[in-house]
Amino acid sequence: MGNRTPLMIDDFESYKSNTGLPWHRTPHGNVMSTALGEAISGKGKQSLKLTYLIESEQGKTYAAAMRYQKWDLGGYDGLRFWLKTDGSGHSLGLCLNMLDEQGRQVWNLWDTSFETAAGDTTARQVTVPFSSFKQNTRWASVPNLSPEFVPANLTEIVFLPGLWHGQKRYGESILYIDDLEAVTIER
Ligand SMILES: [Ca+2]
Repeated sequence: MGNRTPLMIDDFESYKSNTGLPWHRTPHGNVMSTALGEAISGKGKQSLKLTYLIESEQGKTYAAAMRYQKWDLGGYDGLRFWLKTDGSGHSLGLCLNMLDEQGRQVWNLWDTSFETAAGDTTARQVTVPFSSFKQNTRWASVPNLSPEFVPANLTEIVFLPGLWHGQKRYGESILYIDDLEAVTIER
């Protein structure tokens, strides 16, 4: 199977100020600010800088930044991006929302998460296959959603740093994300 050219979703280079940044804190989760950050990918000048708070209370053990847009990622089977943390050792969750089979804007959420190493502040490229996302039926806004993951129907991407894997690391942290792309993963 030949690999398609990666599709750049956001390299964060086109924004002149934080005001125009289409990445925003979600209404749920703990405090989070979204801003332009320093370059971390070895090219370009800007990244996405997320400054967030993690606390032990229910609903505050994560924070979330989302961008709402219609993306057609048909033909791709994963996301890839540069990640640099402050070594907090929080997990990074990702959530994707997509239209339902009828093309309606609903809550058709798909979740995954992975651990980041405590103390590791090096910038690194992370690949997250679509196959690692599990449909989150608990928050489905309509019944009987199709159990099929359809990359062409993506409408929302959410980054959720937090304690998804049982860590107990509280306080304020920062992470950077850059060159968010859709990719085909060699199999
Ligand atoms: Ca960049």
